[in-house]
Amino acid sequence: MLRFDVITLFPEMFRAIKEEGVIARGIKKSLLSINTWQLREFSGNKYRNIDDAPYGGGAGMVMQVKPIRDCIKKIKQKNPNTSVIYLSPQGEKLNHKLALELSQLESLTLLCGRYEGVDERVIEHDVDKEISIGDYVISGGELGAMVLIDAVSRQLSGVLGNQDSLCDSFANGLLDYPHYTRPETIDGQSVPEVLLSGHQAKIDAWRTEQANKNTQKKRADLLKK
Ligand code: 58G
Repeated sequence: MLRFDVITLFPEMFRAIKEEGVIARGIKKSLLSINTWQLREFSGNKYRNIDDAPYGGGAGMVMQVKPIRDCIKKIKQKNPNTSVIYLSPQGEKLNHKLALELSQLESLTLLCGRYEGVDERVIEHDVDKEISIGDYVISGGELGAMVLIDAVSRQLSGVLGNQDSLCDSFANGLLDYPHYTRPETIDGQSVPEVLLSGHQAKIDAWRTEQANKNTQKKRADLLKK
């Protein structure tokens, strides 16, 4: 059982993965859980403020240390071994290998920033790892956290059907082979003959060849590693 605790100003956003699709099924099967924490409940003031203006001036607001630290302390009472991850464009880039490593842990706490992000002292003192979902800025860490939860959860055995994650692109360092379904022909486009042959060894060989060609054509950088 992998437990995610998510610290966020927008817990309702996580309905998208909690209630739909393959992650929702993993939750129903008790393979993982997603627990959200409304950071405003740790504000300590009646206005529920958790941000303030930046020292040194400039645009935007910064998320304050105290509410975040108190919330993490509460989460750690139940999950003393949790790894605290801050979703940030300054983090290590998320890829298949990192997702697989994270899927081996028992508890992940995901801190979602808003505004200009969190006070640097949180990153120094409270965060174990900064992770980025790509080289771009988004307006909150929530979408990043959901990407991470999805990529990590599909590595857990039982979340997908029989070991399907082993067939994912990147699991073997290659892109996927092309997929086809009914009908056999549409608008003059036909399914490759070999897939209709029933000859499994030939089909497997064709798929391996296609995966290699696909990778060469679309992501030659993956072959150089
Ligand atoms: C710069 C801008 C630093 C993750 C915004 C920190 C989160 C991109 C990613 C932030 C994110 C990514 C505030 C909003 C973090 C904070 C959040 N943007 N590439 N934005 O994984």
